[in-house]
Amino acid sequence: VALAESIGEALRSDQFDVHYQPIIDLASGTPIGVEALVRWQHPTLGMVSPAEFVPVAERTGAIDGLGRHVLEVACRQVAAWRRGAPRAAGLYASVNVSPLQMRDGTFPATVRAALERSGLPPQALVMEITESAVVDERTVVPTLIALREQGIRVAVDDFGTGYSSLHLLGRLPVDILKIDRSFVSVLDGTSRSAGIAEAIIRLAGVLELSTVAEGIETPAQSAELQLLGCTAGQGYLLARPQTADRLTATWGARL
Ligand code: G
Ligand code: G
Ligand code: MN
Ligand code: NA
Repeated sequence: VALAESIGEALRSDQFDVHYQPIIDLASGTPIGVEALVRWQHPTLGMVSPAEFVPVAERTGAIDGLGRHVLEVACRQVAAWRRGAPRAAGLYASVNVSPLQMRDGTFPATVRAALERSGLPPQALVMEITESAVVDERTVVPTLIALREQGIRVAVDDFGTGYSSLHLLGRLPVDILKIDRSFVSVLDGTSRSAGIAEAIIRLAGVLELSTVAEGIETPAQSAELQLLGCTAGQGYLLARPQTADRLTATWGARL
């Protein structure tokens, strides 16, 4: 209840930071994108995880304002990186979106406004969605179609967990499957451990989708994913989520 009441105030007093985790081309080590991950610097509680406050924001309706804020900040930051470094010219922003932000028809216009204000082209934006039982597919699918018509790509986050189903995937207009880290962490070099990751990568191939592996923590996992045909990934091995300033300082030359 306390969190619920303070989200609006936290937005007004700028307590939400956006951190960025690079998404890397595994073969070359080059960043191809960054995932925006919101952080709450709470005045008394310290850093609060989005795993705690995003569900609260979804319940109270604050998710719309919070989501708009993250989108605006991330679009501006990635546009700046793209302008600042020739090698970052193709960098994309990958922004998590709650399906609740798509429950009315206004979301595509919200996204278009953020792109126009920042100068980021639609081709440099990926929206990450997790399927949720809360929201009606009939409201989400038309929104995804409208976003893709603008040139924005859509990724299914945490693919293979929760409410993900092949039934739903067949009807979702998407471009990218993000392989959930639970299928990456088990990779131990045996074909049995690789089964699910391999199946997701093959499925993506058949559906002409690309894949991004999440939660890569060891060189062996990165190597195995590449053998399986997954060319992009993120994880603590490659880079942790961090502030834009830190990322610019440590990765500037490669961005
Ligand atoms: O960054 P971290 O691993 O703590 O994120 C925890 C969860 O919060 C992840 O599932 C992530 O997708 C989600 N999350 C992070 N930032 C955002 C955001 O801006 N919007 C939404 N809807 N979810 C987010
Ligand atoms: O649900 P989503 O995939 O958006 O969640 C991203 C979350 O995963 C972030 O909170 C981020 O901090 C976390 N994360 C990123 N890389 C790794 C990793 O290599 N290992 C683990 N355990 N978590 C990671
Ligand atoms: Mn995500
Ligand atoms: Na994920």
